[in-house]
Amino acid sequence: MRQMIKSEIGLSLVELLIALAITGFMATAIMNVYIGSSRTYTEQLDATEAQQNLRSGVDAMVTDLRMAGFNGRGGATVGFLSAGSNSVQFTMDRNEDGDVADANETLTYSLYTEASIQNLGRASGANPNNLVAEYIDNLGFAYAYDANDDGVLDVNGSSRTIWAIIGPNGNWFNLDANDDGVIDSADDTNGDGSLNATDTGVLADLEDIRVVKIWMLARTSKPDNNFSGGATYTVGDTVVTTADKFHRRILSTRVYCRNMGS
Ligand SMILES: [Ca+2]
Ligand SMILES: [Ca+2]
Ligand SMILES: [Ca+2]
Ligand SMILES: [Ca+2]
Repeated sequence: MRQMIKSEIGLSLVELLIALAITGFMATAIMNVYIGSSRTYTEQLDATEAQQNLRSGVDAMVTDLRMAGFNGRGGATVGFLSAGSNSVQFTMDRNEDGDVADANETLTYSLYTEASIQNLGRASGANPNNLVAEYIDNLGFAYAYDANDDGVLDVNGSSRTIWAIIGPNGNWFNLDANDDGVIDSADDTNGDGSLNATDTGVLADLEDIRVVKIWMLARTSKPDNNFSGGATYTVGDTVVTTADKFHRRILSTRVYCRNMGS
């Protein structure tokens, strides 16, 4: 009886080896899960970095663009000096003295490259390209306007608000080329990477701008070698096709310039 119990609870060498093998197998499996989850965590950190760059850059533009055309003494102030598809320049009477000649009263937002990194810059007076956000791939703008001065944003024949850029002849060109209410890669009707914006026949007057639409595309600072990559984004009038291993985030918003047209 005593001998039988001993043989039941004791481990033979074979049993011990099997137990060790199972333990090793399980440890490897657990380690793989851990490596996998830490990789996901790193990806999320990278994506969060891109998201934060994007958010801070767009927030800065929104805050400033809201003030475009502001005059502390009432009446008309300049407003927009240029309305590009990749950059914008505008004024505001920040210190409410009736002119736009003071610090930070003329601002330009555009992308610039420094040390091989493309950034969003905010230029004012003698300060060109103050860094606002890093690792920005693309920046796009479109404008909604009230050219017929009826207090309502101008629409096209389908009663849709026109989001336009200024074309080569100085007219407003509608980015929604296929008139489906969405601005996306389908509006690049000839597939050359640039939206085939259509001429509205309306001469672009910077005073008529009422709303600015902003698109911005940011990427992570480091590539992720486990990322298969590749995506298409529409940023303003440009279709961006990526094929590298950077994670990206895009953000789009509208800014109502409440001092314009008042
Ligand atoms: Ca001023
Ligand atoms: Ca109108
Ligand atoms: Ca469209
Ligand atoms: Ca095109």
